[in-house]
Amino acid sequence: METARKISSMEVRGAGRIARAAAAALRNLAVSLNVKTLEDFDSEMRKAANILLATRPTAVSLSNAIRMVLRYSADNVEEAKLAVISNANSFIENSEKAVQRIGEIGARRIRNGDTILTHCNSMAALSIIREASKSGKEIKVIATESRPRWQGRLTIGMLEEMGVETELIVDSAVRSMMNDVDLVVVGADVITANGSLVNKIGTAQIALCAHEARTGFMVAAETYKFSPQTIMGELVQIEERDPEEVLPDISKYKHIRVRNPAFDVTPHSYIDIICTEVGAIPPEMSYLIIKEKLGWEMDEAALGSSLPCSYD
Ligand code: RI2
Repeated sequence: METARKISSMEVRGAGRIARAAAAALRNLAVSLNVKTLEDFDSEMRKAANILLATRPTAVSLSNAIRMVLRYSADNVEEAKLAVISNANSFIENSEKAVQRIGEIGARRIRNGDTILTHCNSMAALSIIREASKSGKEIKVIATESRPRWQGRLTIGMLEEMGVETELIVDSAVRSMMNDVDLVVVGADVITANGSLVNKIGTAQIALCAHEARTGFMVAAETYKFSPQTIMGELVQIEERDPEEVLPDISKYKHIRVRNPAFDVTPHSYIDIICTEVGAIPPEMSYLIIKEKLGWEMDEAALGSSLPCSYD
C-alpha cells in the first residue's frame, strides 16, 4: 500500500500526520473495495490496518486512529463503508481542530519576550508558537537540527514563513543555550499512563537540561497521543531505524555497530505541563485523559485484541 510505504520511509511523517494519512488510506480503501460480504470487507480492512500499524511501531496516534476508524457495527457492506468514511473524516477533522486548539491554549503560557526551544518538527508545538506570535507577542525560537533526519530544517522553514526570529543549533548545543531559554515546547509521539513522554530522540536530554537549569518544559499533545495500552502495563516499543540514516557508508566498517533509536522516554517528573485540546494538564492527570477520552480502548487492550471488531 502506497501510504504505508510513505509512512515507513518518512515521506509522510510526524505523529499527527501519519495518523491522518492512515485514516485517509483506510477510508479510500473502503470506498474502492469491491466485496460482497461483511466478512470479506472486514478482513480486507484488517489486513490494511495491520500493514499500516507495522510501519512505525512507536507512535500511538497511528493505532488510536486506526481503532477509531475501524470502530463500527453494520448489517451490510454499504453500511460498513459509510461508517468507515464517516469515522475517518471525523478523525481527520477533529485532529486538525485539536492542533489549532492546542495552539490557542498553549500560547497563553508564553509571555512577551520569551525564548522558546523546540526539538524536531511538531505541528502541535509549532501551533503554540504560531498562536503566540500571531497574538503579537515578541518571541524568539531556538530550533535543534534533530539528527539524523534533520527535522529541524523543516521547523526553521515553517518559522521563517511565520516570520518568527529563529536560531538553529546542533543538537549538542542544547545545554549551552539552556540558560537563555524561558520555555521548552516539544511535541509527542506517546504519553503513557503515568504521564511520561515518548518523543524524538534527544528529547529526554533536553528535558534533563531544562530540569537542571530550572527552565519550564511543556509538551504539546493531542489526546490521541495518549496510550491506553500503557494502562494495561504494555511498554512502548521504541522504533530503531536503519543505521545508514546515521552513517551512510557503514559498509566500510567491519567492527562498528551503529544504533539509531528514533525516540526516547522523558520521565513525567521533568514535565511541567501537557497541553492538549481539552486543556493544559499536569502529567499526573494523563490517566484521566486515557480514561475519559479513550476509555473505550481499555477493554480492547485488556483483551489483547489487536483491532476492534467491525460488526456484531
Ligand atoms: P506532531 C515526530 O516524529 C516527532 O517525534 C515529533 O515530536 C512528533 O512526531 C509529533 O509531531 P517523526 O515522525 O504530531 O519525525 O506534533 O519521527 O506533528
